[in-house]
This record gives sequence, C-alpha cells and structure tokens, in this order.
Amino acid sequence: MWMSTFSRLALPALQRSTSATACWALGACRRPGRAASPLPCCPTSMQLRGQQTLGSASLLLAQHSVRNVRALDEERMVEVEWEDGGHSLYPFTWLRDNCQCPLCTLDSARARKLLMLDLDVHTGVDAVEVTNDNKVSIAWPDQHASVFDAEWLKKRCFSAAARQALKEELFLNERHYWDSKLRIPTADYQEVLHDDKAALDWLSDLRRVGIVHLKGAAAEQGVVARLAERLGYVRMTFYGPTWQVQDKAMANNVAYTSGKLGLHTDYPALHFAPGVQLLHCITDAEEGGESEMVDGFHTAELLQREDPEAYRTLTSVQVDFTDTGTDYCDFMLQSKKRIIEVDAEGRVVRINFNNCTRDSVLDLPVHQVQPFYKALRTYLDLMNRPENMFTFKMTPGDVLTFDNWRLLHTRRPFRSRPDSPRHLEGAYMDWDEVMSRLRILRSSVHGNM
Ligand code: NM2
Ligand code: OGA
Ligand code: ZN
Ligand code: ZN
Repeated sequence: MWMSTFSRLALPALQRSTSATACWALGACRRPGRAASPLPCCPTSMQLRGQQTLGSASLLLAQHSVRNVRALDEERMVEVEWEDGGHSLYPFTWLRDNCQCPLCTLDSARARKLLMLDLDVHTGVDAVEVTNDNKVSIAWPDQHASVFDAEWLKKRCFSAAARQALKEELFLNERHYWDSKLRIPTADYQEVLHDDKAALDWLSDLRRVGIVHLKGAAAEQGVVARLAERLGYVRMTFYGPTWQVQDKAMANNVAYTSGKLGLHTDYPALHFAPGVQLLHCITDAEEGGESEMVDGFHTAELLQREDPEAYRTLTSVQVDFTDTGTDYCDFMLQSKKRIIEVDAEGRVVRINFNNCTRDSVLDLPVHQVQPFYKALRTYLDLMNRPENMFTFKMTPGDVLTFDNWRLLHTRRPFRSRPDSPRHLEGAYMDWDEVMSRLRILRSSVHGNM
C-alpha cells in the first residue's frame, strides 16, 4: 500500500493537475482565448488519486475522432473540430515541422529527420481535409503532403488543460507529501525483479511518495547492483558503482563512521546530485543505526508558510560544497548549490544539503552570512520536528529506495556486534533512467499510453 499521510498543503496542486487530466479525458480541449469555465469537470479529491487517472484518460482518448477540419489562414492554424464538440488549434509551422512521413521522420529512431534549415517557419497550407479513415491530411505549398492520426493530434492539443495532462503523463510530477505518520510503501524484492506490475508499482510509489521499502533481499552484496540492472544502470560516482557504508578506519566520508549523521541529501558536492538512492542492509547494528527520513518538499512548503524570509534566503543564496579524498580514484570536488532549488515557476525541484560537505568557503557578502545561518537552522529545526520525521530501522535484507532530490535522511549513531560490523551497501541512480523504465513498464503493463 502506498497510501500515506496526505498533506493538506499538497492538495491544491493535486487538484489542479488531475482535474486537468479529467477535462482532457472528457474532450474539453478548448481554443485558446475562448472562455472555458475554470474546472468544468472537476472530480472530488478522493477520485483524484493514483495513476488510474492516466489510464482512464487514455482509454477515453481512444474514442476521439475528427468531425471537421479547416485552415484559419489569418491565424495560420488548422482548427480540428472533434466529434464530441471540442476544438483544437494547431499552428501550420508546427504541423509541417512534425510531418510523420518517411521523408521527414526516421521511423526506426522515432525521430525527426527534417532539418530546421528545410523548414519554412512561415509556411501556408494549400488544403486540409479529413480522410476516410479519420486522419487529417494537409497539402503544403511546396508539393509535400502530411497525414496526421487523430489520436496523435488530440494528445498534442495546445490547450492548457491538455498540455498539463500530457505533462503529468510523461513526468508524473504529482507528489504525495507526508510526515511522521507515513505508511511507508512496501514491495517485495524478488517480485520487482521478476514481475512488471510489481516493478511499475514500486517505481510509481517511489516517484509519488519518494520512498519505498523493498523486503526479502538476501543479506549479501550485489542486491543494489541487481536492482539498478533491472531498471537500467547505476550512477557512477567517486565512491564507486556501489559503495559500502561501514565504520572504517581513516574514513574518507563522515558516513563511514559510527556517529550520528544529521539530516542530509547525498552528494551535494556534485552539481548534478544523484536522483535516486538504493540502500541495502546486509548487517544491522547491535544498537542504534535507525534511519530518519523527512519529506524535503513538504517541509520546504511549511517553511515558505511559516518563515517566508528564511525560504527566500534558502532558495536564493548559493552555498559552497566540497569533497576531497580518494576512493574509486582521487577527487577534489567543489560545487555551488541553492539548498532549496526551485524551477522557473517557483516550484521546489531539489533539496541540496549535507552539513559534512558544506564548505567553509562561503561566497557571500559578509552581511548575508548570519541571515543564511539563521535560515538554515530554521529549516533544519522544522525538519527535525517529530511530527515531520519518519523513523525506520532497517534489518538485513531490507532495501530502502528513495528520492535523493526530495528526501533528507539521517542515521542515528550505532554500536555493532563485536564479530559482525554494521554494513549497508548503497548505489545511486538518476531519475532519467528510472523514469525511462517506469514509462516502459507502464506501456507494457497498461498497453501503450
Ligand atoms: N557516500 C555514502 O554527500 C555525501 O558525501 C553523502 C556519500 C559516501 C557515497 C555520502
Ligand atoms: C550515507 C547514509 C545511512 C546509514 O551513507 O550517506 O546516509 O544508515 N547512511 O548509514
Ligand atoms: Zn513529410
Ligand atoms: Zn546519506
């Protein structure tokens, strides 16, 4: 079960994205500028959860067919009128650019062959018509002809609702925020290796909730490598393709001691930090060593509400990170990161913080130093509140898989059994590879979407 504590604050975003999907499914694809009622077919929040939303959207989509087409020469767009009464607009240039014929597309690569150099970005249209098999056919002034499939066009409708729905289908950006009451999503290690539906559920939960507990692996090395191979490949770093978390003499990383680690994301010293972490317990501690996990996106949202000034500081100030040593090979890393990273629309996309590798070099005007510490401390205090922190004790055979761009994690100090030191094996992956596998699994489990 992936169901977790639902942040009240997470709901508005969820409603926005999913109602758009529903509108799209119902064919409410409107012409830009034409007044559409804001959410004409908005279901209740209880209907909105899960990826059935996407599945049902695609099923309904398959029913769309074209009633009529016409070229709007003034606007330089083709207007498609759908059988259900909705309309979509497609710019001439975009249609010519995306001609699906073998001259313009290399089918074996599913990629565009047409060069920008050969695209007339001011092209007109000679004629448009609906074919007998319900496709949209266009004759171009340069004697070229294109034929577009109705479903293909419908999916690429430029309305805000359709774009939002397709974005959600492609990127699954809808997140379920959680706190200490998280009911951690669980999956079986053998099942995710051998069953596509189980693997799809694992990755969907990993994306949406940010953490999944895999049970039932052997207590020996090789498990995280096997999981990465199931999905694609590991993200290599200076700590090797996989790495052993143990209390080591002359440790080259604070994680390789038996001490308490503060809440951190792994590897902010890399400008492109690993997106996903796989952490497998081979030998547990006699005492201590519990994992504490916090939803960095949820708590960033809480910070924005409770202390907007601190939020502004952490989303704007660049902090230096550093990591020097030898492991897979020798390394001397420097990076500059905002601790709370937001995208162009101001949405939080990544948390970057490890106090062990935060550099003493701090490239700030001197008067910004104290406000920075105050903001950081406020965010960490908020995250360390018991109500925001989920605590978990790994036992041998457990694998924690989690979103390293979103979660912060800690380990409590531990004492090993005299004859069997605590041992975790870890590996990183990147979100591109994980999302790639998720999309492939989704199309094989649910049919092509
Ligand atoms: N390890 C576990 O940011 C960090 O240095 C996190 C990385 C050593 C690969 C620890
Ligand atoms: C790490 C880490 C957790 C643990 O190695 O970066 O967070 O439980 N380890 O040892
Ligand atoms: Zn063509
Ligand atoms: Zn870590």
